[in-house]
Amino acid sequence: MTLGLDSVIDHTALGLSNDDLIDLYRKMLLARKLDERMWALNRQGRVPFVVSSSGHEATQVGAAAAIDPSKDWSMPYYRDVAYVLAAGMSAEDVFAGVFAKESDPSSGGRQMPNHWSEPELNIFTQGSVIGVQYPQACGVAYELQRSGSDAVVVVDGGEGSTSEGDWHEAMNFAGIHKLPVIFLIQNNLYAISVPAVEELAGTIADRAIGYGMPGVVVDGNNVLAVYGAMAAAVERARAGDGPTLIEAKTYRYYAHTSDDDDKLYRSREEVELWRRKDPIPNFKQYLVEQRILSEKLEQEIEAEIIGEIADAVKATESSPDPSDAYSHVFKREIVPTEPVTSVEPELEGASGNLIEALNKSMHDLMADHDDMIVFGEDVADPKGGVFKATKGLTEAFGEDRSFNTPIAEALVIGVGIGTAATGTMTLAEIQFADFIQPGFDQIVSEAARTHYRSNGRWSLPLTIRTPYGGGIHGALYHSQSIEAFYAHVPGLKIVIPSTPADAYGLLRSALEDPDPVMYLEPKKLYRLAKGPMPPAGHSVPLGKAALRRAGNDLTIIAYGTMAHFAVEAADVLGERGIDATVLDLRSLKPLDWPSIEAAVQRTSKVLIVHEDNRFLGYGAEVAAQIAEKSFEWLDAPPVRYTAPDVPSFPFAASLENQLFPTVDGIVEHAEKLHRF
Ligand SMILES: Cc1ncc(C[n+]2csc(CCOP(=O)(O)OP(=O)(O)O)c2C)c(N)n1
Repeated sequence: MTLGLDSVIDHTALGLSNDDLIDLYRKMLLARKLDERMWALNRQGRVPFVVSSSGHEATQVGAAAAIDPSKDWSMPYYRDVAYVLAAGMSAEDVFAGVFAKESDPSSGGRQMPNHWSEPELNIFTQGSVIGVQYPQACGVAYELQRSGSDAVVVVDGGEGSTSEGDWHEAMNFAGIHKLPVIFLIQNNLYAISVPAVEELAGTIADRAIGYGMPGVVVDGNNVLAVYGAMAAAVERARAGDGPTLIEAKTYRYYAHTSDDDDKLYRSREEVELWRRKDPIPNFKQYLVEQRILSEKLEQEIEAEIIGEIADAVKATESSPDPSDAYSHVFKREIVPTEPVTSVEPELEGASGNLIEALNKSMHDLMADHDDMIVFGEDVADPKGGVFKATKGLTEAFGEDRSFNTPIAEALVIGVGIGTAATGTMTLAEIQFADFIQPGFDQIVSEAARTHYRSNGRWSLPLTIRTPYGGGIHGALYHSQSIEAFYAHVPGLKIVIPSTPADAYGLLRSALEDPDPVMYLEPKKLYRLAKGPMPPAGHSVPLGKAALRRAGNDLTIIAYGTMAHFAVEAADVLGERGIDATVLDLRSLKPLDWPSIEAAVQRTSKVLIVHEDNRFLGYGAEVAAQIAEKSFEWLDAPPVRYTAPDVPSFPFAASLENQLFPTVDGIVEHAEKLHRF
């Protein structure tokens, strides 16, 4: 379907009053004049970097005019100056970002200009990564739909973003669930310098058919055409009929950003041609012809806008610079202070294994928290997860609270970001840690930074569960350890349980924490680790290691499967007259430094064990901290015993056995360390 291309749209048929039309005109003009001022400030050397929306005003203002920002959500992108102005942000808000000031509502000067965020207007924070907003929009839309609201989500981007996998994954998911989301693609024919012919096969709008939704092409330089298409899509979404893809054909008049030189890839004739289709003079002409806009009113509007912009520049340019670069890494910063000094007594209770404890933890959590949701590949009943961790949740809590996703890991995490952004306690499962990497971007660039980049205004109660690790003949793609990749990232918390009680209790703490937590499950222990099942509500604090054995000769620091091996090794060492402490970290981030320090001070020798490979593994950080902070307590250098630097564990037992750390190996390394 094509709407408005080179045709005149009758505004009365759209239900727009004369005042509405003047408002559209005013917003378009405000965006244009603001853009011109931004660009001039850049050329004067007063601001380092700007991105403009000039040329896109009809698309953006027409789109924003069709939603109700008091309930609808927007997931805009960097070119959306006119969109956010039309959705309720002020010129001052925009300039506060351009000047990177404390008062910048989007990020308090932490992000480049145009990285919008305003919780009051349901504008979710965005970073710079192209395309990641689409799965997140699906998460928000999922929650709006589940809550019975008739609110919708508008998510948009340039045509370049439709080449990203995230876009396709999101379109698919939106189609499956008939989500109330509108995908607005602003097709300006270039992704920086790459012309449409080199980036797009076929037509963007036509792709919608394959994802079970209508695709509409609209003249993006005609504000009434865009408004009409958007209003229809919004109505459809509110009625529960699902998503729509709108491709708005438009053009940007300035270079990609103030750092770009578009003369290299676009002819001046081409730009001139599109200037003749400028959405603002064309709309003005329509309003004049319809006798809606008089010359006097036009002058009044322009003067008002010029004044508004001048005031905004004046108010922001000299306003305070941001001063605190450290705050808001986490919503709840956890700084362990008390060392663990004794071995915890075992809980009373019937014995169970780790996977049963996990399952019970999820059942109890979902019973306690009405809003909690769980999803991932094969998560729903009847299968209840490939390891049965989520068994029974769909039956007990309904298919909207425990559901399957397509095989699309970026989507799984992105949806989780969106559901968590609405405040929903969210548990996303990645079937195997080996397959989490497509979601790396969503975890590292998005989830981990959401709180920081929004200056503390958005937070994500999101936990990501995933089975990891080897020793189970899982070969190269079902055995990997991933903790070191993610432990490196500020903004993430990481836990690894090794007992049923900890599996239960750490999961509760992870879910009840307001920040993103990665919950890594040593799958070798699923059925191997047995112990008392904890009572309902049992929780284990984040940032607290467990002392599994207290000895005076040396300390073995481990986690996951290796924590069990370390206890077994310590028993052997005990028989040989070496009295070892075993510290099970449980929480890799935050790290329980006080407990490590106390153990180092008691034993003066430390062996760190993990099944991940060695180079820049988690043990490197622990060893470095011990060397830096406790050097004077040491009688020997901290030693690591790990898998070697080989790409994970091969399938053949004879090969895996060569690489996977063993109890004997721990004993051997400990004895050598003891002799030092
Ligand atoms: C994942 C990713 N790859 C590359 C970039 C660098 N980059 C920033 S904008 C851009 C072009 C985007 O073009 P399009 O989506 O068509 O939007 P437009 O700028 O034309 O509005 C690129 C490649 C990025 N930010 N993110």
